Amino acid sequence: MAQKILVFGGDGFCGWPTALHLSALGHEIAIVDNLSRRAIDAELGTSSLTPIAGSETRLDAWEEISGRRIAFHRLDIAEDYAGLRALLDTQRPDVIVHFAEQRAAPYSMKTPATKRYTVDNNIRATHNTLVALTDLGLDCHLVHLGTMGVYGYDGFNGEIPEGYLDVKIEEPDGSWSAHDIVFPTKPGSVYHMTKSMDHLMFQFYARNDRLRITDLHQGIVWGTQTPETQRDPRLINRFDYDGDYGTVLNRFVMQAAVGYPLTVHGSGGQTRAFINIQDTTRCVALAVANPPERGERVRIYNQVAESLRVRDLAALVAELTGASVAHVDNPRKEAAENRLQVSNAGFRSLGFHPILLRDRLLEETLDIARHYKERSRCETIPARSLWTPENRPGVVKTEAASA
Ligand code: NAD
Ligand code: USQ
Repeated sequence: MAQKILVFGGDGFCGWPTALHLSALGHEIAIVDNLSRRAIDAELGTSSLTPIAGSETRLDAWEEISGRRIAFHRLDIAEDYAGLRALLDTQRPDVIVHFAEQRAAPYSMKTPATKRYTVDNNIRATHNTLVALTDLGLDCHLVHLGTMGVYGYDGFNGEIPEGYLDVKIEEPDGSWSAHDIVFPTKPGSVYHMTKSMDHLMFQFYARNDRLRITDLHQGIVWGTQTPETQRDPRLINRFDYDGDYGTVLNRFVMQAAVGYPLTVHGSGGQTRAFINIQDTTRCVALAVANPPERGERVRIYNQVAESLRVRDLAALVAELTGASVAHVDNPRKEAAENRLQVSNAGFRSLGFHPILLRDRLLEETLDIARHYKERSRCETIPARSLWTPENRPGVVKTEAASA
């Protein structure tokens, strides 16, 4: 069934291809974005490896190619509550897909100003949305892009469930009572902390105001193009590779393309969950098509395809391209080695068949990186945002500082 969908953050890396995918499926789409991501690129002296068109140009191109118009509203949903409320009141969407947050962990750890900006922007963006929905009494399904990182990456050896944990608590009389509790969060950056706080706000508003909320705990996204963005060069998706916004696999692919040694942090024993950008768009469409009931607890899906270790990714990219691998000092405070098993039973039960790394899309991503390598600014590759002063290169780390 075609629905009216507002895509908050629809100018970004995940939001743009998702807006196109939902439009191609026949939904009525409007993007809401303040273009802060483009401004942060300018602030950092970097830009997408791929030449992304201006928002009007690409929306016109999509209309020309598909015959479907996507509206655009330039609005800061964190700063302008009145504007957000008025927009929701006039549009009365069936669904909001909420991508509109500052999403780079390194940027969130860079300076006191970026820490404060990340908290102010992300918490207010989410809370304003929840308040506006309750204020207007709108029965709109909120689909939020959260992150796997809320669970943390150490200290749990089982399979990470989808948001909730079944526990038994011993009562004073010695009997045991069963409970489902929200899986404890253990964020590893100020950015991940804001996602844990979002998580708590969702629990409150679903219980108190019976809002229908789906929170997608997504892994690290890799790749760049989707069937929709491939339809015209003006629709091309962004490709971040700089030390703050570039995520690990896309960084390795870009580094291989320009002949830069692959920047493995420390031993590269960090295991993380990954998903291809094409699957991001498909999973969001599945979440949109399968809303929770009013009064249901927050529905949480782990939006991941597979878990992979950083040094294995580097070895794979090196094998494919002949790139060299450099083990650099880790600027972050994270476990040097961890195991990670994640359930994605929710999306699989809805028919999700994930793209895996072995499915050859890595070569396609590499082709794109090679094609646009002349646009790269290699001086922006090193990751310079430090988690603590002890993470400075050359500082001898104590056990606690490196844990
Ligand atoms: P992005 O930075 O490319 O896109 C975010 C978009 O939101 C940008 O276009 C930005 O201008 C907009 N935005 C930010 N604050 C806003 C505000 N106050 N008002 C209006 N617009 C605002 O990020 P992305 O990679 O597309 O990530 C989107 C979402 O998915 C984020 O919430 C992120 O936490 C989540 N996520 C991303 C990844 C990943 O690997 N990229 C993985 C897991 C989860
Ligand atoms: N890493 C390297 N070398 C690099 C870059 C990163 O070894 O050049 C390592 C990091 O130390 C870390 C791992 O790779 O251990 C992942 O780093 P990343 O930058 O790819 O991912 P992360 O900071 O966790 O953040 C990204 C997105 C964020 C999203 C998150 C999903 O930027 O928006 O929420 O992935 S998750 O990691 O599952 O929480």
